[in-house]
Amino acid sequence: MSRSTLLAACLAAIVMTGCQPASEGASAPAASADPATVSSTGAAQGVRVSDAWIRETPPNAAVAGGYLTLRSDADDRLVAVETSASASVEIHEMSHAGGVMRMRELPDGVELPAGTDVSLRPGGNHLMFIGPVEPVRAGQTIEATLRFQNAPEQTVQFEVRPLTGDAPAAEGHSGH
Ligand SMILES: [Cu+2]
Repeated sequence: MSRSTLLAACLAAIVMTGCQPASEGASAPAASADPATVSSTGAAQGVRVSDAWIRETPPNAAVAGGYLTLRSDADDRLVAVETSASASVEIHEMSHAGGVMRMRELPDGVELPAGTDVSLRPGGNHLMFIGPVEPVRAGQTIEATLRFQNAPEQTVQFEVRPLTGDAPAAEGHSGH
């Protein structure tokens, strides 16, 4: 599958499963990675993961959207996600420009400012599970490993929620 086809399928999946109205002009992502400074705080760094879920997909769906909330004790970055449940996982950004919804891969992952809840959620940044090896059905859990720039990797159980189910209560996009 070509890359553009893939992104189209990805976008279609998101739209089909109901793009949540973007609550506000989502906070501008600080897109530029800054590898210049490496914090040398020897303190143990941890990332707390909560509300990890994947939306159930129709049969034969090419992709499934994954969501979660991350909170890191120290400045960090979610750089990759791996699972045996799909061919690959990409970290995607969603933007609405001039009424057009666009999606692109975030090659440097998602920034995790210290002490701040960072939510990947419908209509915003999300994980794209590409090429699920089996249909993704509600009630299942899917295990995936999160890799961070600094913190140790972490294995997380994503709960599959029904297509028709309510989106989780919108957690306030606070913490700026
Ligand atoms: Cu996507």
